[in-house]
Amino acid sequence: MSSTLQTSKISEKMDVWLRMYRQMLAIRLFETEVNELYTRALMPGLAHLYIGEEAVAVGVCESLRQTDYITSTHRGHGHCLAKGASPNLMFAELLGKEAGYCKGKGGSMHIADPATGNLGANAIVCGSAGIATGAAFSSKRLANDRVAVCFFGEGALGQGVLYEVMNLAQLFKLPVIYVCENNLYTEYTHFSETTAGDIVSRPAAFGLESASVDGQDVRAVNEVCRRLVERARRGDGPAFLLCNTYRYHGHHVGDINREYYRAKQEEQTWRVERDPIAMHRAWLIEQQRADAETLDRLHSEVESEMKKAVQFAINAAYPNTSQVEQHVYA
Ligand SMILES: Cc1ncc(C[n+]2csc(CCOP(=O)(O)OP(=O)(O)O)c2C)c(N)n1
Repeated sequence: MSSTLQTSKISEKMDVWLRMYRQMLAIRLFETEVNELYTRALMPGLAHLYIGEEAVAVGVCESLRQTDYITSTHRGHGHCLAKGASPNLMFAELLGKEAGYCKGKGGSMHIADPATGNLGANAIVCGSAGIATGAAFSSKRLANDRVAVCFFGEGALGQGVLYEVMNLAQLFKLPVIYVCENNLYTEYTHFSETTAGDIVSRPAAFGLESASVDGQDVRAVNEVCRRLVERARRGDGPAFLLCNTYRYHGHHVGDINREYYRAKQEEQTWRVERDPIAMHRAWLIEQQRADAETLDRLHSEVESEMKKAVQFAINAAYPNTSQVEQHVYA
């Protein structure tokens, strides 16, 4: 049994709000290790960190069943973990090891995990909108009750395919939710320089149920997403959810000097005043759902789980060179 399956068994018994706290911590500490692996030159290639945006993936995925589908992006670790992926197999993938989700041939931007309904990350901006919509189409045809969630950054709003699929999804009343993570920047450009008008008016023009939410508030994200998932599941059609959020790190791990496109003060304000984990922690304590000691213990548990997962990946074998042309569909 993988460590994640054990973890999710334990988590099933947990208070749902405590479980969301744990899941957000898992993403943050997973990615802290990713940054460390990159800095120590132990990881080939780059990674795009999701730190700061954890409440979106967790709030959304907590409203889904294991059999529901998600599609993800180049900034996809948080989506995979929130849907139930194993940190061991994810780290193995990042380090190019055979034990990884794609046998070490995909890396950070191409993790897929059919067992948890994760149809895969996609390095092409908006590349998974058609996949999620197709999954929702199949779900409707097969009447298997599954909902598909398509995560994408606000940069994808500039891609025509998004409007083609939203149009079809509305015409066919497909069970798909388009989740736009507006972290303010498309690479090194503020979204206001690339995106005209009001974002939610765009899906609303196609008749999609459209909402926006504070993406730093895991409970708010979960509440609105539950409603959208329920209506999609009962056949009321697609929806669009705009989550307003922020990435703390650079566009990718190598984007260190960022002051030419955003101020350090802005980053500091989000980290100090709008941190999704700290905000949820304060709420749990205030509501007496957990005390600080319990939350600190959870932190240590997750931290040690991630360190063990890194070690698993470091010790794992590389694929044999004879397999170089296997499992590659390009
Ligand atoms: C079709 C396409 N154009 C350009 C790129 C290069 N690119 C990679 S990530 C990115 C920015 C994406 O921004 P956004 O969608 O807002 O997501 P974020 O990185 O903010 O999470 C761009 C332009 C790409 N991968 N695909």
